[in-house]
Amino acid sequence: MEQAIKRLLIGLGADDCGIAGVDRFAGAPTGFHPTDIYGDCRSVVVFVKRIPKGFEHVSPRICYTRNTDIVVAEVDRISYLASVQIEAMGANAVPVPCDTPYEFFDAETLTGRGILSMRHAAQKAGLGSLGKNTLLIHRAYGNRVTIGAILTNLDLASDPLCEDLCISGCRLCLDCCPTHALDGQSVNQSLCRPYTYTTNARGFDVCNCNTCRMVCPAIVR
Ligand code: B12
Repeated sequence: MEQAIKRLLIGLGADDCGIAGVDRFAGAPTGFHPTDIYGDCRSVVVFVKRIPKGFEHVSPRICYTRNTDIVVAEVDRISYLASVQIEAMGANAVPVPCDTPYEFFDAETLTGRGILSMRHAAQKAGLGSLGKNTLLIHRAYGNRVTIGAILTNLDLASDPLCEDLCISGCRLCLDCCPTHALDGQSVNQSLCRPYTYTTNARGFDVCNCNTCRMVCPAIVR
């Protein structure tokens, strides 16, 4: 069953896929555990879709902004289609939005929180490890991946966890943040958000900064 589900995800366009049993989410904050979303959840199927390395060489404002939207929609589409297929195997499946919408937002500190943290889910599914910029470093594609997740009541075997891929002693992401929002453990969203998410003269929403992601050297392919 595990292999059938992974083949399904890869066939729909995912670049890698891993599985984490709910027991692995014991450290999740109250209200943000997979069973807080879907009470019968037994396993979390997590997958990634890579983004082009070319984004390292261009301003994030136009090409990256547009394609980030596309890959987010594509990951949600894959989750949706895979969930329908998993249900055809006789289980229940809940596709979780990979980015927005989410409920939790503290307007004072501009702190948002997804209903399930995708980067933690990917780490728990053995797809990579968390970097000092807090992002998932995928075992093949570094942090240039968008992460999706599906909750299911199937009792699936967990994949082995990945070793730490963040380069010891490296501080590139911490030192390059223009707003000093990173401390190696978390992101200060009140610093990151206003600088990163802006509107241009034409009124289009643009992503102004992806430096902590693009500077990360922990890339294999
Ligand atoms: C809110 C949000 C943001 C916020 C906060 C980012 C963050 N690092 O948490 C802001 C606006 C800053 C942001 C910016 C960006 N984001 Co963003 N964002 C999200 C979103 C929607 C929710 C993340 C969240 O809930 N954070 C708040 C909580 C969870 O983080 P925390 O307070 O540090 O959590 C602590 C505890 O609560 C606990 N915890 C929380 N959950 C769990 C679960 C378990 C199991 C455990 C053990 C512990 C635990 O551990 C933490 C340490 O104590 C996710 C999508 C998603 N649903 O995950 C994308 C997501 C994290 N973003 C993503 C991206 C790509 C970006 C940007 C690169 C976009 C850009 N500008 O180019 C930047 C990167 C900035 C950065 N260094 O994080 C990707 C990351 C992909 C990857 N490789 O990891 C995600 C996963 C979207 C996706 N589906 O791919 N984002």
